Amino acid sequence: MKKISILLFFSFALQAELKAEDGYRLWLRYDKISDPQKLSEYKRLIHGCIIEGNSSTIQVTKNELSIALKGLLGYDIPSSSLSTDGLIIAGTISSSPLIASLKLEDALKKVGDEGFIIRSMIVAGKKAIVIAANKDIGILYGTFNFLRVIQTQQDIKQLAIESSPKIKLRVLNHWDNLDRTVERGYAGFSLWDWHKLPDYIDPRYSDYARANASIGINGTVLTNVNANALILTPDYLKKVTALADLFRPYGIRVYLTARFSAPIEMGGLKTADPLDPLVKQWWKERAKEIYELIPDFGGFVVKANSEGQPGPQNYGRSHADGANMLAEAVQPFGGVVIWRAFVYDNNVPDDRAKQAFTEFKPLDGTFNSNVLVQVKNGAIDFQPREPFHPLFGAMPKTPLMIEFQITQEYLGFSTHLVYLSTLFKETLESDTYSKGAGSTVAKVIDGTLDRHQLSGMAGVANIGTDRNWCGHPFGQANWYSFGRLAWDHELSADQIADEWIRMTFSNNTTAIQPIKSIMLASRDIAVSYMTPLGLHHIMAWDHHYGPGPWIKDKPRRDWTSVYYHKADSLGVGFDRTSSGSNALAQYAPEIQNRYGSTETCPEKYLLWFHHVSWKFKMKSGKSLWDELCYHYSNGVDSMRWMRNTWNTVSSSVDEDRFKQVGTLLAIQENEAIWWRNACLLYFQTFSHMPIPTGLTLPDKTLDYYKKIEHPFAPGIGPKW
Ligand code: GCW
Repeated sequence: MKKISILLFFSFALQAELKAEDGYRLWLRYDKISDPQKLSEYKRLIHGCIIEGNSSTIQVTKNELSIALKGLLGYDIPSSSLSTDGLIIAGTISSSPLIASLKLEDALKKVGDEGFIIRSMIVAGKKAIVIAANKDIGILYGTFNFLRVIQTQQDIKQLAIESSPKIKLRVLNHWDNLDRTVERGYAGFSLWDWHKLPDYIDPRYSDYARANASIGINGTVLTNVNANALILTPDYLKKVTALADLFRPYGIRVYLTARFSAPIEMGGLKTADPLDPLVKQWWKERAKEIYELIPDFGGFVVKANSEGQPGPQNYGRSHADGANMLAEAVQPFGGVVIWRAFVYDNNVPDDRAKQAFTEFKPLDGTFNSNVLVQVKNGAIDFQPREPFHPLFGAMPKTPLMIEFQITQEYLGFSTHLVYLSTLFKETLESDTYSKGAGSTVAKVIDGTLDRHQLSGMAGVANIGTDRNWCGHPFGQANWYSFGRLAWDHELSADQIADEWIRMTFSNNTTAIQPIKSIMLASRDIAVSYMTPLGLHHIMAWDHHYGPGPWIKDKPRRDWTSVYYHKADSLGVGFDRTSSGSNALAQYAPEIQNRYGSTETCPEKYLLWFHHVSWKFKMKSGKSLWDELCYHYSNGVDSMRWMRNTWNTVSSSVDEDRFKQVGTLLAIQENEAIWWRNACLLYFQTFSHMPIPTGLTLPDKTLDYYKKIEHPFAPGIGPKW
């Protein structure tokens, strides 16, 4: 009796576990289509599949298709011959005689190596859905796209899709240390289990690869840009090789960060001077060694002469000297060097926002052809809102790769729901005016504006060992958005949210509409309760969790908050016009004219570019002080709206995630209150003005907020 009840208990526990929505499956859930009409339509139109070819990429494609269709439709889809209607036929011209017979050459010419076409066609008298590509990887991408069509329950009767990526290198940057801590990581530890590699292959690695391939990500930088030379030793390279072998079928290339001083630390050389013949030789040998193990190794990513990292400037050489030396080493093997422009050196400049431009603009035209310069979306550091980085449009002779931060270092870690597509789009759509109106950041980085073959988009990953990968269930949407926008930056934030919600939560409009409205509003809400009207970098010291506008007296002025907001009795904001640091002069004249005056500067950037009197009259007619109070308060009120809106989806989404998100939103609301109170009390010590009547007054003292500490906030830990 006892035995039976124990058994029953276990089988229930197992069932419950099977049903639990723990977020592991991301947007690849493949649950059975819930709409009976759609289900029967799909069943009518899909009877089998023919996928010709036998590469490892074709193999993973077949697996994905069969797992997915079995889940979505509820039965095994047979591998068929051409005797019936309703076949999915996939392949390349060279691997599939059937595809070769369909005269798709002209269409395929347009989609390049990674693109694909999906078409409803008659093949040998039978109705079929054809997925064709030039290379096997296109078949995998096309298959994921086809599955997305079904997952989002679109019509499949007349399919006519042609798709190819607008950007060549679509790369995640993991700031993962070899001890498995993750710098600015809020989802547990690093996925890479270096200790057990290369022999133990965690099943998560292939799920990671599937997820990335499903959104077109084709590269992963495994290691932190604050790099450890150890990764270049033979033992570690074997571990890297195991990952590279596993990722290869999914079209994902592996990149490593190169510590500039590695020739000294590892090679026993006396110098890492990029012009020294022994140093050059040392890197050439390393490159050769790596490519022997990993023939499709992507290349090196380098953070040099920034935040204490070694670099060419230690030897009186330029960033271009450093980048070109490494570029020569990987060039024979088809590799690239991605050199970061996030630099600031030991001499604190008059305005940190200017430094990257000052150092890099003069180097335009001096980089080797296999170098990309990777530029953060804004000139300071992944703030909730920043104007686009002035380097975009300013280095036409160099392929610039954009770097976004998917992990929410400055946006509430994995506790706050902030959908980042809107932030990404805001930067991508910004007009640099570098070649007249319409010279958007997107056109700079996709290479079309200045005719570059190389192009890239990097996203600092928010992925870790948490069961749901990203910590916050909605963090997954930011990983998803990054990949989708790197593939096609013209997609809208709305469309991406729509797809993601359908695949991750539900196709039911009672879920989609409210969730989408939350997502689309969420970033502006976070800006309101954190850094409205152009305020920036006023987060708590070092870990950056929560408010810290009072931070001062640190080793560098530009590591303090007071440096960035410059509040005084007269007003608040950083004067970056000609009367101040003149960082504005780094932008095109059109931007300078518009942003240069307090009258025409968009209010969202007002305090970024101007030091403004507390009594300055805003467009609303309110004083700057009052406006600031309203922004902070609206941020908090919007959190209430967000929570109420989330509550409306209780019956449309699964209970597990409903509760989890609900709890996180409650924390977020409390923290929005924390932000509002702390910032208003602090800035009030300068404005000496009252919080407008009708707004909630802080219920604690400024001192109370100043004393809040989070000594164990995640994401800092040992750096290497
Ligand atoms: O945003 C800052 C982070 C550092 C990071 C640095 C960088 C990897 O606070 O943790 O270091 O940027 O981008 O190099």
